[in-house]
Amino acid sequence: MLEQIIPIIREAGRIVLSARDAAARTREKTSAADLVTEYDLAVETFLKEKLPPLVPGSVFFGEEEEENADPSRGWAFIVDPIDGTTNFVRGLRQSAVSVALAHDGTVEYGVVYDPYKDEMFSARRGGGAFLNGQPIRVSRRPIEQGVFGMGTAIYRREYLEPTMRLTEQLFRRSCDFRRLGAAALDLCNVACGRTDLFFEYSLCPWDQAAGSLIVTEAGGFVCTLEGGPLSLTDRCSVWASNQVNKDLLHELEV
Ligand code: 2AM
Ligand code: CA
Repeated sequence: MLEQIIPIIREAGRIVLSARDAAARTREKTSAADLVTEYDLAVETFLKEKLPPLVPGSVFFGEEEEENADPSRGWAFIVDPIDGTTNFVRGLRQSAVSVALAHDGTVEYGVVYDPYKDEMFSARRGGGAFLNGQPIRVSRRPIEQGVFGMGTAIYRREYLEPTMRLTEQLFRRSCDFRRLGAAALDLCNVACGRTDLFFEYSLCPWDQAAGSLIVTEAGGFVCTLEGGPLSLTDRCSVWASNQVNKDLLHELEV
């Protein structure tokens, strides 16, 4: 299945790279922080045409779809055509195409592609995680030697204070942190050991479905900030870490 999905996602990445003047081809969805470009729509249309035929009877659940299908029954593709849209619009070159394939509410395959670095992260449940075909593992660094990633849940301003409180607690114990603006890539950075943990208070299923499988298949640990499983149907918080920092969550005020 990954062998069939990956070339399609690489092709979708070419649409991202072909973008010219994305800022002018942008409109606000719910606010100035919530954007969609012609390219998000073009990538989603392309993936919606190419992916479902790979799995007869599957549904397609994409960020830009007006009428979303139910991703928790049968086979479902859960797709963010461009994760990191604000980065994309501003030419920051830190965005990814994210595709998960779930069965009855469990993610079985995950692929995240960064077209700027030509980095293809992939995982199959029980089959390990890979970057451009090479196995990847989470780091072994404790928080004291760690750099963590975080997101600011920009669409839910009520999470501002807890986000800043948790950032401060972790920053006091770690070396530094990053706020990259593309949750799928934040998760892949944990998976391949570039960073040592990541959190965000509110993400949508398409932001985290593929990346969270890639983290767990790379030997990492993923849960919500309340310690439960991630949702494929609703927004939820996300905590992803290596094994060394797995229990750190219990020591923090979230
Ligand atoms: P996007 O770039 O696809 O919009 C930034 O904090 C992260 O939040 C990005 O991965 C961003 O994805 C994601 N995000 C976008 N829209 C969101 C929404 N409505 N709710 C929660 N997270 C969202
Ligand atoms: Ca998106």
